[in-house]
Amino acid sequence: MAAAFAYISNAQGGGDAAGWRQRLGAALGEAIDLRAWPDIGDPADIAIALAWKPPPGVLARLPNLRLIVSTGMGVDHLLVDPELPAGVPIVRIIDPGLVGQMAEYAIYWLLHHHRDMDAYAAQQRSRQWHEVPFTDTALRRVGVLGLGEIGANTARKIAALGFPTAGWSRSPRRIDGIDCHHGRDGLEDVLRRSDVLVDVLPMTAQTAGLLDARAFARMPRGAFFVNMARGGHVVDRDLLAALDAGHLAGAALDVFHVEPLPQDHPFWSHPKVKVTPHIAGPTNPRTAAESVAENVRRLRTGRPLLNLIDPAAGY
Ligand code: OXD
Repeated sequence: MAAAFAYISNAQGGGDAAGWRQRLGAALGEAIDLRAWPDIGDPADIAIALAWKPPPGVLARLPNLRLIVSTGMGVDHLLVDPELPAGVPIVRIIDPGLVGQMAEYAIYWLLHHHRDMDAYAAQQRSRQWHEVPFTDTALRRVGVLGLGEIGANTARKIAALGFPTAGWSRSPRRIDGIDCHHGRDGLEDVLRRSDVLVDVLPMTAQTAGLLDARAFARMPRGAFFVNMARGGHVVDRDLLAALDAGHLAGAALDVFHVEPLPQDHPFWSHPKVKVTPHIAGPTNPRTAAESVAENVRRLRTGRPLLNLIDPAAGY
């Protein structure tokens, strides 16, 4: 019976085969046969695929595949594969390390904007000693779009710093200390009150292009936007127009429609845009292995899997 694991990826960010072999083996308490694609030997040996942005069609060529594990917390990178093998369950990791790093990314840019760090860097270049008028933390309103594992953790940590924090999700959520909104009207409310907006939504048909000219116009003048979710949520030309018109003060972007960000994309050189190469939440096999191991144990003993993906819903 097929029993080997394969790590299938040709992109940065989902961990690495050696790390997964070591950490997953340790979590399972056994030496595992984990092969790194494309050197996987006989495809019929592979029972469990750990995948991050796998090239389309590769998973379909594993005839005895019993489980697909997304080694990112998002799964859109898998669902775009037109040959995704039907009937093979897909689960995602829950990685507390990744969740924590995502919050760090949001908080880093929130504080960078809130404490006027660009203005002080410019002053240092011209040797100026001058205090920029500060904004009281209690008056800097933050909105977090998406209140799943990552969004809820990010929102809680931001609120703990003293920022009035609201969140938005598709269906109603209750999180202590967070002003939670949902549905279409709820989105308008959160946009309207977000001096800093953090996007953590999944990529689905409903979230594609959600952040367009209308959405940016709803946000207060001088607002800052952090995207650590998916580039497909944003209409790039509308974001650029909002920045150029001075309506938005800036944007920190970690994700893009096309990655790596094409060399000629205006974001690279825009003075109000910070570009990072999809590093907000790198998967850490050390912290993610236990969630994979638990599903491997469940698969082996025929128990229900955790963190199952519904391909129709897209998350
Ligand atoms: C993920 C990501 O989905 O890093 O985990 O984008």
